[in-house]
Amino acid sequence: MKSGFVAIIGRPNVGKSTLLNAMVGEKVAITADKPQTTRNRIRGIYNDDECQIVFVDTPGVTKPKNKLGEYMAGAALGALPDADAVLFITDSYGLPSTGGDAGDSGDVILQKIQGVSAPKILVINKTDLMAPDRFKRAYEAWEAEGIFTDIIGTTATDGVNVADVVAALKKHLPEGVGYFPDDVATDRPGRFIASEIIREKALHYLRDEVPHGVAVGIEKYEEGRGVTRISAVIYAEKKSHKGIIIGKGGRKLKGIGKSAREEIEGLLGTKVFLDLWVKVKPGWRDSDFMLGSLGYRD
Ligand SMILES: Nc1nc2c(ncn2[C@@H]2O[C@H](COP(=O)(O)OP(=O)(O)OP(=O)(O)O)[C@@H](O)[C@H]2O)c(=O)[nH]1
Ligand SMILES: [Mg+2]
Repeated sequence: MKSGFVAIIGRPNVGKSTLLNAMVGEKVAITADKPQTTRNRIRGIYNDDECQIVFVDTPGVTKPKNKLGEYMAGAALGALPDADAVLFITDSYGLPSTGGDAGDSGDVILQKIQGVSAPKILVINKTDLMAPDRFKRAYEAWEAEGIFTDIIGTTATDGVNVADVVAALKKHLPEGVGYFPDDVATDRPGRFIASEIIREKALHYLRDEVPHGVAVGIEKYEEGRGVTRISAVIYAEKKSHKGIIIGKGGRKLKGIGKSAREEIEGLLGTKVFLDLWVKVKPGWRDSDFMLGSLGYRD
């Protein structure tokens, strides 16, 4: 049997978590049309008769602006040394150095991944948004760079060519043992997943700078017979953001709570009572204490 760890790395919002979920066949990481959705390393496990692939989804790499950003950058680039293979995901047409990959963070990642000896695969995602000739030119330009063993175009949202990525990885992974039981899709506990689902629903409702300052803390997580009781706090950075999250007459918070509850119920297979609050914590992204209690520290 083949097995190994595969780091998924790239700039924010290119579709890393969407691709992870498509490869694993289950939603193990939240996704949103906002940069910096993923904040932790999240393992998602793919199993078939021949192999086990432990994917490591990582936060999109950008220049850190605060301690949370530093943690995220460390979580992303720190996944490289342990990887048996690296998936570099991009969603654009050109090479970073030509500005085609939105500048410096793409270059930083490329530099880092060239420093590891593991096989590297390039995934050009969101091909549904690219004209075929643009894709062809990008493919040829990347091929000429000679960094990647394979280059695959995908549309992660529709599962297009996702199986090709898995097949390419299988060629490169070493013989080994399974690291996880074969019925487990992620290493993250229900408590973490619940907090992420709540954050995802909040992100879907929010715009501009509000999402970046949102975090979710789980105050209570009790699994009873057929029912799970969860008490959670959505943290906002500013008082005005708290108002935006709650919405007129509390409608937005109710919507966030309802869609989070329904998804958590589907996942746990129990009824869920979700008690949701919003609190203001100015500067939490630079507070060691808050980062620690929210799980943004190793
Ligand atoms: N059109 C299109 N959209 C996609 C595709 N893959 C992902 N998306 C969308 O792109 C957005 C970002 O996807 P994510 O999977 O959250 O991206 P990410 O790279 O994990 O982002 P961070 O965690 O912020 O680094 C979401 O709105 C996805 O639905 C694709 O193949 N085509
Ligand atoms: Mg992500």
